[in-house]
Amino acid sequence: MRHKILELLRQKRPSYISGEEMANLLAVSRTSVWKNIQSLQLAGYEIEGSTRLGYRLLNIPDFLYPAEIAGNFHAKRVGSNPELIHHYHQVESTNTTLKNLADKDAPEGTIVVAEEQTVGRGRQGRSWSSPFGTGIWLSILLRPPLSPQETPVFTLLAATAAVRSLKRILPDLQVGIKWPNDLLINNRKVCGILTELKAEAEILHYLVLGIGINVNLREKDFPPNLRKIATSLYLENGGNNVSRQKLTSVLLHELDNSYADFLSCGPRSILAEWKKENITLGKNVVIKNMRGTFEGKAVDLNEDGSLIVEGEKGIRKHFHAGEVTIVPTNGG
Ligand code: BTX
Repeated sequence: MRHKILELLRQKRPSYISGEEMANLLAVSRTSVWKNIQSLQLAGYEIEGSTRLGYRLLNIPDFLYPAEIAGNFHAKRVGSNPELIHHYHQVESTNTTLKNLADKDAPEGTIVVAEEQTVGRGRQGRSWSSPFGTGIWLSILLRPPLSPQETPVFTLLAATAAVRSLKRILPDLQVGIKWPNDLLINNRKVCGILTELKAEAEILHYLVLGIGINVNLREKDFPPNLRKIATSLYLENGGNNVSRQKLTSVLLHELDNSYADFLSCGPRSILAEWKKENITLGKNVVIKNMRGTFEGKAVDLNEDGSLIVEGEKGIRKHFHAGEVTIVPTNGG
């Protein structure tokens, strides 16, 4: 009901709509309309009430509320149904909250988004700084009919969808993907992706795609140790804010498109797009994983999403996980 009342107010904006008209249109009592208006006001919607004219919507809060980010698009699986989007002001980690929902049989396309994460996670126990109201901290539940071995490509799917979204909002942005999951601008991280899954042997129960985008963070919003290695869209956009609501909606749309394409045609276009948008291939890299450190040239991306690195004497190794550092060439 709250959602429907909000839609009526939005349609009438900037004019008024009377409580009686809304009650008639929605076949509810005027008291019910009034209670829902109050609850919208409590959520931060600025709604002016006049005894003579009714209500009008003056301002929408800058929160990633489902009603603001669910797409005005015909999504197939991700992002069209506001009822599948769970918004929180604060969580430990959107991935953790979503995994709890997934364990209770939440359907594919369920989304958790938060204004702030207190224990935001990166890979291998690293932390992800996620201050209040500044970024997009979001997780999406997918249940693809795949084996667990086929899932690494989902990190690439999320990375390419995120690049497309950033470029739709800021077409001149020079953003590139560092294998496998970092989006960098001017060599600083603006977005990270954490894919987690629940599986047994050959059976994939679910996959959680966690995406963090630094949108309107000022330098002071980053912990001091990140100020030289991280950036935000605000900082890269000449000190202008970017609409988190619009970017989230575009991101959900792009993820939905990529996922639909993957299910019908396989990973080919994701791999091709990743190769086009990446800044790792062709570079000398140092790659660190649980087995140690390896140096060489990143020569290709394998079909399963692994990185092929050529070391001394032309020995090629495939890496499925690891932390890549790009070695600067003499030219910079
Ligand atoms: P990662 O392991 O590749 O990167 C983590 C590293 O990135 C940290 O050790 C730190 O150096 C740096 N870092 C931490 N916070 C930031 C930041 N805000 N901006 C830039 N650099 C940072 C990357 O892991 C995966 C991050 C996924 C985050 C999303 S947010 C929604 C979801 N929920 C959750 O807990 N994690 C994911």
